[in-house]
Amino acid sequence: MPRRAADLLVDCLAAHGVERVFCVPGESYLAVLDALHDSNAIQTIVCRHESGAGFMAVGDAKLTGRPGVAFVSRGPGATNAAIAVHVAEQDAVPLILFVGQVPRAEIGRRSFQEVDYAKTFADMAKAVHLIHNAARVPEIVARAFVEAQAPTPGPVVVVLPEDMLEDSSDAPVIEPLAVPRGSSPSAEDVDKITALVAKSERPLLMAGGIGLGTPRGRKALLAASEAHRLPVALTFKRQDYFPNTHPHYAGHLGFKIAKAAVQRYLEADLILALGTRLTEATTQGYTLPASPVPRQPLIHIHDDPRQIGRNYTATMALVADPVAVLEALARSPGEASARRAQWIKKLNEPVAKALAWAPPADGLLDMGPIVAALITRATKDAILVTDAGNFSGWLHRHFPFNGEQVLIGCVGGAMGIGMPAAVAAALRFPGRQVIHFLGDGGALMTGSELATAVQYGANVKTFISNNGTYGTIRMHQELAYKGRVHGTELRNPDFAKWAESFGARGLTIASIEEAPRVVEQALAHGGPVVVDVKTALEHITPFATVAALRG
Ligand SMILES: Cc1ncc(C[n+]2csc(CCOP(=O)(O)OP(=O)(O)O)c2C)c(N)n1
Repeated sequence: MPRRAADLLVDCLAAHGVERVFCVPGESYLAVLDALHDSNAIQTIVCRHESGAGFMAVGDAKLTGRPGVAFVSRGPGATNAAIAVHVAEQDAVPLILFVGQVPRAEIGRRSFQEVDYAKTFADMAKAVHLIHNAARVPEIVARAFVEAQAPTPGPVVVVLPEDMLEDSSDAPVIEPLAVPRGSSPSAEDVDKITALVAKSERPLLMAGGIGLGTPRGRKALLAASEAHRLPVALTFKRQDYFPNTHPHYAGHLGFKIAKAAVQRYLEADLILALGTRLTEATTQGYTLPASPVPRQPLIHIHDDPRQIGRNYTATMALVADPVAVLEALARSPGEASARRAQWIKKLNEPVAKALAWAPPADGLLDMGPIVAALITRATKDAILVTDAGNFSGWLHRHFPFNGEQVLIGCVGGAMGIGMPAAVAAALRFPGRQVIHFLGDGGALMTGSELATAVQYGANVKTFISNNGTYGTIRMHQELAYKGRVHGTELRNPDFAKWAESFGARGLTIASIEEAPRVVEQALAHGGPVVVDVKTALEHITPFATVAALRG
């Protein structure tokens, strides 16, 4: 029986297991909203800004590994959502962004709010598809789902001319296509890796990529590390993949880590880069290992051949499923030289030492006591979300991820992801704690999605580091142009009152002493909470004060 294209589209999404879409409405795709009106399978989450809708879809995809889906209107909506497309590309997250378009007969006339999406998203999206013909909806949706997921996940934009959505077609729904996955390694490859690792005195496993974050991936990572006595350094924002208190934990390859730490890692006589694209942030600007020719043998394993050999000359380049490789390694334990124990200790000791938190001597408030209070109060499967900014540094430094807890941050460093991703997490896992760290800068970028949290009962606990500054940039300013502070100061609202005005609970922490009690109170509350943490600008990072930067 012929169906309206908009209904066909919604049926196709349901067939692909989509349970929730995030949107800001627009007249350009009214027919889809009408089709969603009758859908029992798909919940529509209406957001306050298209970046919020896009970031929610990204956050959801980070948790499920399946494409997140957002709908936005043409020109203004699509350009507002562009940040999510950029982040999905940077973070390798499967995203499908559906965008309204002017009627087919008007395309190319520079009509009202018309954008040529193929041109606009050419540098960000894996593909941009314009659906001219209602009969092709099932085929293009099925293809978009595969493209978004493999080989490296990323964003796909699907463009929906408004009049096409009203056409009818009797085309059947196409069930999800098989997603090509990296193959298992051959026995020879596993033997070769095992031999190289056994011969090495100072191996380093750099582990990352979205695939390793699944429960299966984490289990395999731990098992392989133990079977081969491999120290594990986690790539940028993947700090949750391996228990941070394990003796094999070698640290998080965060944004511009200390030179001494980089030097320690560079002493490795073998680097096993697994699942990671070896991006700029993780490799500390392509120095860890050295690009293009590392000083030590490099084994690079990825399921996408395009990610190998881009910036690095690998001694062994293996296109395979990284999790399958870890599982195979775990099944064939290797020898390790007696010297290995010293190396593991050398990498682990400074990390373990830095993990402990102690109240600062000057008594000033930073995010440290909040993290300290959370260590014993976060549940074992808590989801921790961070926006981009220096405030997240205290969580990275002092929170010992247990290997099961999940961290959602932005590999691409975009501010604004925090609140939307936290809302998406709380909607996806209503029974789990969702704890969210945000800066006062990011808070007023997409913090208005707190309204979405209240509207849909997303139980998010947000801690805002309120230091009156775009602190990260102020830090760089202090380093580059000492004392010449310009364009980085902020005058903020009272965030507790702001939260209350949304219908959320608003709390304040103004001293180290009150942190445990207020953290407890926030976690115990049965709905969204915002805690205004009056942090001292002087503590601009967990590693330096403003005075020290100036000195
Ligand atoms: C969307 C976006 N705009 C600008 C930046 C550049 N930027 C990086 S961190 C930062 C400041 C963050 O300030 P805040 O949220 O207050 O956190 P803080 O660094 O003070 O802890 C800025 C402006 C960015 N990464 N993303």
